[in-house]
Amino acid sequence: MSLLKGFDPEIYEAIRLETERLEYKLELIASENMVSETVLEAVGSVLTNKYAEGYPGRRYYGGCEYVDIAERLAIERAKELFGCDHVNVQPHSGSQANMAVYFSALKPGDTIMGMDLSHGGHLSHGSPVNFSGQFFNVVFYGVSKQDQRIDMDQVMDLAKKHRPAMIVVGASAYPRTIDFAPFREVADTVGAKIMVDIAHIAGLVVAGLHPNPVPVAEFVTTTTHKTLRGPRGGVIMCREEFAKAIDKMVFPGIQGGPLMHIIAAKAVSFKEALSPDFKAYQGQIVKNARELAGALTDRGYELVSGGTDTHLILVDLTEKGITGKEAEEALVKAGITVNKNTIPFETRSPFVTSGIRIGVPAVTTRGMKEAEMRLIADLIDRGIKVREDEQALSKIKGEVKELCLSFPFYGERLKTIHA
Ligand code: DSN
Repeated sequence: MSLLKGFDPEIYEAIRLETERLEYKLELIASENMVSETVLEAVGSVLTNKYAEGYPGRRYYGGCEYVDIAERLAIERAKELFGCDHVNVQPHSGSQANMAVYFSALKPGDTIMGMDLSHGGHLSHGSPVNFSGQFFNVVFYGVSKQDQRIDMDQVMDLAKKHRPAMIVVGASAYPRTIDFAPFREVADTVGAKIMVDIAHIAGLVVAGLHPNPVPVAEFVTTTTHKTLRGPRGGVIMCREEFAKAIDKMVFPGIQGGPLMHIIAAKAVSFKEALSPDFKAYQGQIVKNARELAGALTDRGYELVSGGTDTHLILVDLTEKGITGKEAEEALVKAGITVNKNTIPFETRSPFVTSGIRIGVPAVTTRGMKEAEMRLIADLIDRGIKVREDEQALSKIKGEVKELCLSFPFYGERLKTIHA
């Protein structure tokens, strides 16, 4: 860091402040995590220099013998983690992983079915403001009004009516286990392929705490930076019969040179994910999310679907008379980072929303357990109640910092930065 401090003090300061934010505040964004120093070392390595268009052993550039080692390890480890036939570890992001699947398996104008964004789906599952909604004819399914869980009757009815070429399964704000087998049944009834996007739940899948879609889906995509706790990036898994088409679509279809430093870091995080510690970590995530959900319910908060099976909780603030935007802003002032989120059958705009999404992967990484979840529920509740009182919010921020100081994570890094 000292080189950066001398050469570019402005960027140095942004990194220092962000490191402090992570260390002294409660990071409760469900799609974020805090990676290990080993992953960071790979991200910051000289592998960033290398152009390696192509695949291991078949590159368009010389000098790829060492980056090949990294990519082969990432592929082997991902196969071991997920039990899939074929893996492509080059997608720069989850959206690009999804794009490669769509473009390899569909033609523009084909019909796809995806989960409605406001019911928990993702932009790249067919939203009209995303490429997926512009290239394809999209039919949305969602959750039922009664239990706010995926409405499989609706999925079957819509599939029979619209005969999609692909059914996209997976979500960004759905707190419940997804049973993939019924989706297979629907897909087989109408002759559709299935793509499951496990970006949020990949860590739980690896640990056996959520069903693995690999046996039932033609394609499975994920990001590597959420519960999986790796560097930012994407991965595609598919059956052998689709391997060539996927690889050709990732490169040269939609990407150029792969980010070899990130691929090396993916390999490092996959090695971490293969360890027994990682299973224990995922188990604690589930326990923590349940504890936090229970503690919020005890304080009168309504949770979408009534609780959680996963790493995330979606709070419906309608009855509390506060919008998601107001809650997010108040909590940020209290040192608690969550995001405003639409809820099923939302009546407000995505910039305002009626809910907040809360995730525990990052606080679990730093060692927090059930007792801390009860404290966090209390801090959130108090923050929301005193939302107009800057002084009270600042007092909570102090308590948050105290709590965080008991669970240091990037402490050594901060010392180096200050040096
Ligand atoms: N934007 C991510 C999330 O927050 O869930 C998904 O890509």
